[in-house]
Amino acid sequence: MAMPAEDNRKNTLQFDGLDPEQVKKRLLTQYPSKVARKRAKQIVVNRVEPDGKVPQIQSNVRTVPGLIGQRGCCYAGCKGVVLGPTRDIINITHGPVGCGFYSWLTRRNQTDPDSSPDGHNFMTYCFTTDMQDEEIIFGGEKKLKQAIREAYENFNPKAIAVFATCPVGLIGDDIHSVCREMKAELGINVFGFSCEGYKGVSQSAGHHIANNGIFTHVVGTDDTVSKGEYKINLLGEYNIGGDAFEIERIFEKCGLTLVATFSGNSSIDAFAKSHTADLNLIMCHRSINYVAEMMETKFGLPWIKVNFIGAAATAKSLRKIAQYFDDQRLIQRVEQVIAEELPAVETACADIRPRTEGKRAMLFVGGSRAHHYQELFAELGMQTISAGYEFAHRDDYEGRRVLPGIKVDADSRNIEELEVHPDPERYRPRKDPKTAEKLSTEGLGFAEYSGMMPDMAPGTLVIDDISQHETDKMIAMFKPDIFCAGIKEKYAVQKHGIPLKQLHSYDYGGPYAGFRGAINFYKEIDRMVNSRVWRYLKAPWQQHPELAAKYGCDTQ
Ligand code: CFM
Repeated sequence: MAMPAEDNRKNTLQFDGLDPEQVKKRLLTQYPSKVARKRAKQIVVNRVEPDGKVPQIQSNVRTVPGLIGQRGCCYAGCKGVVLGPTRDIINITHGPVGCGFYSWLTRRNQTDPDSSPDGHNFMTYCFTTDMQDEEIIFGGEKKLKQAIREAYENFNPKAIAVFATCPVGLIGDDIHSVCREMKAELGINVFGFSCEGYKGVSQSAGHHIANNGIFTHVVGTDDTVSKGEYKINLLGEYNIGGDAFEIERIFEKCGLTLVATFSGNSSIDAFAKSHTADLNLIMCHRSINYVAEMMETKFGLPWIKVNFIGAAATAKSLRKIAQYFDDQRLIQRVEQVIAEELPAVETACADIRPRTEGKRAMLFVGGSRAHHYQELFAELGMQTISAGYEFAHRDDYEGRRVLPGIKVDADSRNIEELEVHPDPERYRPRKDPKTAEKLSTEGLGFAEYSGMMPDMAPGTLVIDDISQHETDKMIAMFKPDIFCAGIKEKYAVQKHGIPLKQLHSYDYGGPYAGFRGAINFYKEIDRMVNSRVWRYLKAPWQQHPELAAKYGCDTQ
C-alpha cells in the first residue's frame, strides 16, 4: 500500500540539536538524588540493535511518593477495565459509594444490548453496597448479601460479580465465601474479585486479578460450539468510542466468526464458550495476556498479537489471521476487503498528510496505546519523539524475550499466579506441531510480542510512569505539536498552549480502530495540530503590563 507507515522510524532523532542523554539529565536535575537515581532507570534513550534488542527499562514499580503520576488503582484495573465493559454481568462494588460512582460510565466502553437475545444491559446502572461507618466497624458481609439478593430480585441477571475496595481488605470481609453462599442460594454464577485498590503498584495488578477470576469462574463453562467458519476471540479490546464495532464490521466482512471479545461489547455467554474458538487475537497485551496464556495451557488455543490501530496495521493483522487459517478462500476474501477499504483511507491520508507531515507527538498513556497509536501518527508523517506507558511491564516495552529475566518483587508476588493444567478432555492443540512450526518460520509469531521500543526511532526518549514535573519539562523543551494522555493531564498540558488528545476516552470521539477509525483519527489530529486557537491565547500579564510574570515553560 502507498502509506509509508515505517519511514519515520529510520532516522535517529535529533532533539533540536540536544543530545537525548542531555535531555534526560535535565529531567532529573530538580529531583533529590535518591529519586533521580530511581527515575533514571525509568527514563531510557532508545537504541535498537539489528536483532531488535533494546536497552532495559525499569517499569511496574512503585511510584515515588510525592511525584504526580497518571496511574489508577487495582480496583480500577479489575472492575473498570476488564469486567466493566460486559453488559450482562451485574458488577457490585463492595465499598464506599465513591469507588462505585466514579468508576461508573467514565471509560466510554460502548455496548450493543440488541446483540444479546435478552437485551440485558446493566452498564447504565451503578451498583454499590455504599459502606458506612457501621460496616467498617462491624463488617460488611451482611450488607453485601443483601445487595446481591436485591440486585438479583430486581434485575434477574445471569451472573453477579463483586469487587472489593480498599476498606474491604482492611476489615477482612470474606467476599468469596459470601459469593459461594449466594451462588448456592440464587442458582446463578456469583463470583468475587479481591482487587482492593492498594494491591500491586497500579491498575495492572487489577487486570491480572480480573483475568484469573474470569478464567476460573466463567471461561469453559459452556461447550456449545458457535456456528460459522474461522472462529476467533479478540482479547484486550474494550470498545472505547466504538472501536470494537468497527473491528466487528471488518471481521464480518472477512467472514470471520467472532466467538468472544474480552471484553468490549461482550456478554457472559460469549466468555463461557470462548474456549471453543480456534485462535486468540491479542490487541492489548498488557491487560489480558494472562487469559490467553491460560487458555492455551488448558485448552490448546494458540494466540497471536494483532493491532487494529492504524490502517496498515489493520491490514497486516487481517493477513496474519488468514495466514493462520491457511485457507485460500479466506486469504482472498481478506485481500478483497483490504482492497475495498484502503482507497478511502489513502484518499483521506493524502489530503491531510501535507498539513501534518513533520509534526511531532508525545504519547503517555496506559499499557498499550502509547505503542499502537504511533502507527497512526506515522501514517500522518508525524514523528513520536517521546512515549511511555503508565503501568506496563518490561515485556510491553522491550518485548516478551525479556520475560524470563523479569525480577519478581514483593508487589508482584502479592498477585496470585494460577496453576493451570491441560484439561483432560477438552485440551486440543489447534495445529499439529509441524504446521505450527511451518507457520512460525513463515513469520506468524505465535505467543510473540516485540514491544514498543523496537518500533521507536533510536534517540527517542522512553519514559515509564512519567511525572507531571517531567511532562512540564518535556513540553517546555520541545513544544510538541500534540501531546497524548488523559483527562488528568489535559488542562495542565493545554495551559502550555499545546493541544492534548485524550487517548483513553478519545475526547468524546472515535472510533479510531480499523479503516474507518483511521480516517476519523487523521481528521481529528489535523484539526488539533493545525488549529490557530493556541496562537490567540494571551496570559493576563501579556495584556496588562503592570503584572510581571512569565510562562512556567519560559523559566525552565
Ligand atoms: Fe489496555 Fe486499554 Fe491500554 Fe488498559 Fe487503561 Fe484504556 Fe489505556 Mo485508559 S486496557 S492498557 S488499563 S488498551 S483504560 S482501553 S485507555 S489506560 S492504554
